[in-house]
Amino acid sequence: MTISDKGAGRDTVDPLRLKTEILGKYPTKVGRKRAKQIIINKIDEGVVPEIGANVRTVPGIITQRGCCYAGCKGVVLGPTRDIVNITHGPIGCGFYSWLTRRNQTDPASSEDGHNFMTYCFSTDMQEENIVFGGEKKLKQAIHEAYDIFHPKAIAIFATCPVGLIGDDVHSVAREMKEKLGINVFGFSCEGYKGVSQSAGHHIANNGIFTHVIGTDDTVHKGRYKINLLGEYNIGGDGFEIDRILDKCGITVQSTFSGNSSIDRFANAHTSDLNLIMCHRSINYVAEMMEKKFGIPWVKVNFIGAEATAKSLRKIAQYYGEEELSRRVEEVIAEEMPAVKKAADEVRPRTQGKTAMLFVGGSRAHHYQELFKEIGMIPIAAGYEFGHRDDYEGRKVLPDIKVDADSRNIEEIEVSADPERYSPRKTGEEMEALTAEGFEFSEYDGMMPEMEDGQLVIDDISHHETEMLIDRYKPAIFCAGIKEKFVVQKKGMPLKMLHNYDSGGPYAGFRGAVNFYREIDRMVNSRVWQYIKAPWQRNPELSARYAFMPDR
Ligand code: CFM
Repeated sequence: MTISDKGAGRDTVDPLRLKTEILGKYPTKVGRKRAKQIIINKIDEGVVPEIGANVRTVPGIITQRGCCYAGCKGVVLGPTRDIVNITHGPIGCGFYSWLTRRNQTDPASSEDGHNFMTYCFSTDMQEENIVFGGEKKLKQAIHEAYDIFHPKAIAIFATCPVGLIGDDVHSVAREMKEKLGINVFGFSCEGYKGVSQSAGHHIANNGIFTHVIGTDDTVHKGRYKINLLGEYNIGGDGFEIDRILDKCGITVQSTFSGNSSIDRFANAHTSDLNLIMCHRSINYVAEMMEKKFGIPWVKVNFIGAEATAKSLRKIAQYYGEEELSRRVEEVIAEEMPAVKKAADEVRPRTQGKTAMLFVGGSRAHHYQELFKEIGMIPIAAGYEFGHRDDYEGRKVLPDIKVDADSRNIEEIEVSADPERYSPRKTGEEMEALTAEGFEFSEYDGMMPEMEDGQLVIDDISHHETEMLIDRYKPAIFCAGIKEKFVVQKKGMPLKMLHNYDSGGPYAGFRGAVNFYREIDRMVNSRVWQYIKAPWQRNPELSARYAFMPDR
């Protein structure tokens, strides 16, 4: 394959035939199950095809997914610098969820300068604790962490064995909260709960809402105060978004949870508006805050320069003040020329090239924007653990069947706070905005924005990944560390869209420029094609049983 062949498969591959071939390799029952999760996109007068999602992975299929604990501790709570996050479990769980996601933080922005993210806290459970119980060791660990660091808060995360042996992290948390006089709270986020890390997001949302949000009523200054939900400051994305919002005169009261501190969560309920970046991981908090405090939420996307501009205009429209709208337009006008220039520079080399994106629960969608800005074509995409609404749009929510796995995750009852509930906009104001085309509590999902004939695959397996690559020969494949080396050995570049390899930021205007250049470099480099796997040099390796006599 040469560079010019890359993406050549797009014109010659029949997606339906490929799907049949992929499924043909599976046992019948598995094939039937996977068929529902492999969809050839076709939008018919606004009707989006139904996709199977948020269901159990077939054992042995080699999934990209992570576990519930990873979603709770690693994803949602992990980026908060001044909570001591203790993993109650075997050491591996703590170690492998420790900063590999490259979530950045700026300790200088807290008065006390606390930053515990550089430490990996774990109770390091041993056989003895599994047999005789680990609560005592957990209490000791909390005490030790408190004595050394004097944090404002300590959170405890349960791993699989904790649930199996029945250690009660919540009663330990209550006892230690009483004893130490700081906020201590636990999460029953055992790895096996739910079908993926998505369950962990929900559990984390419930916990942070119950134990932290609304615990401090101090109202800080700021004319336009927003919370940014579902932005985790991977590779510094959050810093770039903060820079832009700040330039517009918009105050970021709190970010959940990139570059965050617990104090900012505590009075997040004093903001005017919740902006949701990654809906999948944090929609529950937004909905609960709306019910309890009356804060509306809107979906935004700061991945892609056009999407960033659109999101800024949406915020300005919400406030409906001339001064803010003017400032937003000035900022867009100031920032865009550099972005356009960078896109124009790379486009002659990237135009028409193809990309595949298989990541998480929102980036496989959001990053299509950036590729399109440099003329690239996302030919196949899918989430690891997205739900149907992330694919098909929020309007399908009422049709989603709640199965036993989802029912196991607690839904907390929330009602309006008797004193603190205050709708930020009156009913008429909301209606007037809606009439202008403003969308509250709404998003379209990935599929309506993809072209007909493109493949949408949920919880892609290793076998499916290989078939896609072999047939379509995309110019670039976007996924994570588990896929990276397999794809590179096939002679193709892989961009990690979870932790950005060593790059970033890719959000906002400056991030877009970084991304264009990075992708240009990757799709136009021949380096991976020079690699020859051993079997390409020596086509056949043969082996025989030692006990067999020579023939
Ligand atoms: Fe949201 Fe995320 Fe994502 Fe996610 Fe993730 Fe992530 Fe992701 Mo990796 S919170 S759903 S659980 S945007 S860690 S920062 S990159 S899979 S697409």
